[in-house]
Amino acid sequence: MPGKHAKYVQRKITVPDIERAKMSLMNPAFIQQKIDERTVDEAAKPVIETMLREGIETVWDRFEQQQPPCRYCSEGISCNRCAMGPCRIIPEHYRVRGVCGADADLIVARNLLDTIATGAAAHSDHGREIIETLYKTAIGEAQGYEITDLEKLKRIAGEFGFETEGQSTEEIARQVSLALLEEYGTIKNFIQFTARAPQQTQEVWDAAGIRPRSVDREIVDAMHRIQMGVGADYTTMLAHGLRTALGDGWGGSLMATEISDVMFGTPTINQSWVNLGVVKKDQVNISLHGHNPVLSEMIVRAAEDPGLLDLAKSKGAAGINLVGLCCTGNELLMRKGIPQAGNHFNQELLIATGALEVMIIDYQCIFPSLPRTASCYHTHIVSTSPKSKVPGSLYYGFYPETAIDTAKEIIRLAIENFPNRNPDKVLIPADPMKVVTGFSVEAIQAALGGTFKPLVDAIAAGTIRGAAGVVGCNNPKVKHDYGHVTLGKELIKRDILLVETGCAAIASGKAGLLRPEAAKLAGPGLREICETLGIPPVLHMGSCVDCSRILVLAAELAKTLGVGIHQLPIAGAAPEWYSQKAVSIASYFVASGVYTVLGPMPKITGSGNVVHLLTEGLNDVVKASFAVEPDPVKAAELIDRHIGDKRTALGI
Ligand code: BF8
Repeated sequence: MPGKHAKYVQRKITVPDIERAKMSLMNPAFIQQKIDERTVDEAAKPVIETMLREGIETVWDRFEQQQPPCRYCSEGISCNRCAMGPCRIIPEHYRVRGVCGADADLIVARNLLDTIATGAAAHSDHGREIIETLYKTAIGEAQGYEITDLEKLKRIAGEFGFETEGQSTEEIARQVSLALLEEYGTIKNFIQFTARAPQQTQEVWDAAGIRPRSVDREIVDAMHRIQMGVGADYTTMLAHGLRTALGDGWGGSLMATEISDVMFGTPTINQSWVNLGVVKKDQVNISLHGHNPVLSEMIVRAAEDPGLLDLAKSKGAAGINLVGLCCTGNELLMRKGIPQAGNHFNQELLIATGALEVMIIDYQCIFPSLPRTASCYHTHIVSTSPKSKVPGSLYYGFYPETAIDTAKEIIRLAIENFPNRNPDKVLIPADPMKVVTGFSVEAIQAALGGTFKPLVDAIAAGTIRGAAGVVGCNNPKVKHDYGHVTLGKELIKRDILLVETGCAAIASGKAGLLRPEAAKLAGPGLREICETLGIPPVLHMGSCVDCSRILVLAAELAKTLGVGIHQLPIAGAAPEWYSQKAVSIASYFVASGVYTVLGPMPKITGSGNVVHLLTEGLNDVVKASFAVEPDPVKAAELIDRHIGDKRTALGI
C-alpha cells in the first residue's frame, strides 16, 4: 500500500550543471573525451553520453567538482576526532602535532583503524541479520524462508560440537544460529571459524597476538583505541586493525556466506548475463541493489506470484524482469542466475536506461543521490532497511516476519509504475554478455572431481603458476573497470588463475572474461586446464562477503599442500577499491598471509613509518604485506614476481 509509506522530500528535477550540459551539446569531441576518460564498459558508454547531453549528474561529475582534494586528508594527516581540533600536520610550518599531541604516525594509524573497523562492522552486521533470519526461520517466525542446504548446516553444527543425529532441521538451525550469534560477543576468546585455517597460519596469528576474540569485541576495541588518549603507539594501533579485519574475514563475512548458503543454497556452476543490456524493453524492470540476500531472495520468490504476473500483463508488460546490481546482485547471480545489470558505477546509469520501474535498495554502496537521478525519470527508489533510509525514496520497511508480503507490495508498486514509463527516454544500450558463474568452494571442488588435489598438482607442475583473488569496487580515480579488466587479462596471460568477487567480478563479466571462451586469452597451461574443464580462467566466487570463500579456498589448498597460507603462490588485488569494506578485506587477506596489491593509494602517505610497516614490516609479523600500484600492468608484474618467489621457496 504505497499510501502508508512516507516520502521524505518532494521530488524535483535536478539538472546540476546546465552550463556544462549546454557546452557538451555543442561539442561532440568534449563528450567523447569525457566518455573515454570515464569507462571501458561498452554498454555504459551510450548511457553516459545521454546523461552528459541531458546534464544529469553522475559520480564522475561530482568527483570533478571535488577537485583538488585536501592534501592533508589525502595523506591521512588530518584529525577530526575531538573538539580540541580539527587538526592537521604541516611539517614545513612546524605543526608536527595535533592539539592533543598526536603525531603523524598516530593520526594516520588511528584513521586507518577507524576505516578497517567501519568496513568490518558493515560486513559483520550484514552477517548478523542473515543469522537472525535463520533463527527466526528455525522458530517459525519468518515468512517464506526455508533451509536449503541441510548438509552445510549439519557441517557447521559439527564444527560447534552439536549432535545432529535425530534432531529436526529446525532444532539444528536454532542451535547453530544461536551459536553463531554468540560469535559476535563470545567469551571463549576465539572465533570458531578461525579453526578452519591451516595450523601454520593459526600459529602466525597466535604469535602476533591477533587471533580475533569475537567479531564485535574487536570492532568495539578499535573504536575504544581511536578515542583520544588511548595509546599513542601506531604499531599496536595497526596490529589491532589486522585483528579486527580477521574478525570480519574469518568471522562476520564467513558466517554471512555460510548461512546465506544454508538458507538460499550453496552456489553451483550456472550461466547468466551481465551489463546494462539485461534490462528488457517490454517487461517491468526491477533492480536489486545493495548487499543482503535476505531481501533480494524474497523479491525473487514474490516475482513468481501468478497474480502479480497477471497484473503485469494487464498493464501491458510481457513479464517481470529482475536484475541485480552490486553485491546483492552477485548473490542472486551466483545462486539463481538472475542477470546482473552491472557494478558500482552502473547504478546511476541503470536508472538512465529509462526502463527501470523500481530500484530496491537495502544498504552499502548505494549513492545517497540516487533519488535525484531517479527524479529525472519515472523510476521509484525503494529503501527497505531501517538503518538505511534515503531521503527522496519510498520506504518499505523489510522484516523477516513479513518478508513475502512486503516483497509483493514492492513488486506491485513497480507494476503500477510501468505505464508511467516514457518510451522516448528508453535506452537499452547493448546486448547482454554471457557469464558462467557460481564458483563456490564446493562447486570448484566438485568440478575438480571432489578433491583439490588436481588443482594443487597443476600448481606444483607449473601448468597453473598460481592464483590471485581480485576483488573490490569502482573508484573515479581509476577509469571504470579498466583496472580490473587490464589486471585480469595480464594475470591470466601469465597462467595465473583468477578468483573474483564483488564489482571486480562483474567488471570481468562485462568484458567477457567470465566465459569459457576467454580461456584463449590465457597462457598455455591455464588455457589447457580451462578448456579441459570447460570453465573460464576467471572464476566468479560471489559478493564481497564471499571474499571469505577465497580464504576458505586458500586454506584448503594450503592444507592439501601441508603449508601455511603465506607459503602459497597466491596474491590478492583491489585495483579500483573505494570502500572501508575493501580496506577490511585487504587487511584480512594480508593478515592471513596473502600479499595484496592496492590500486588507489590509501590515506597513509603522511606517515613514512606507517607506509613502511604496511609495505615491509608486516612480513615479519604475518609473513605478508601490502603494495600499492595504480598501474594494473605493473601490478600484474608485482604479483607475477611474488608468485615466482613463492614457487621458488616451495621448490616447485
Ligand atoms: O561489497 S565491491 S563497490 S558493491 S564495497 Fe561496494 Fe566495493 Fe562493489 Fe559490494 Ni564490495
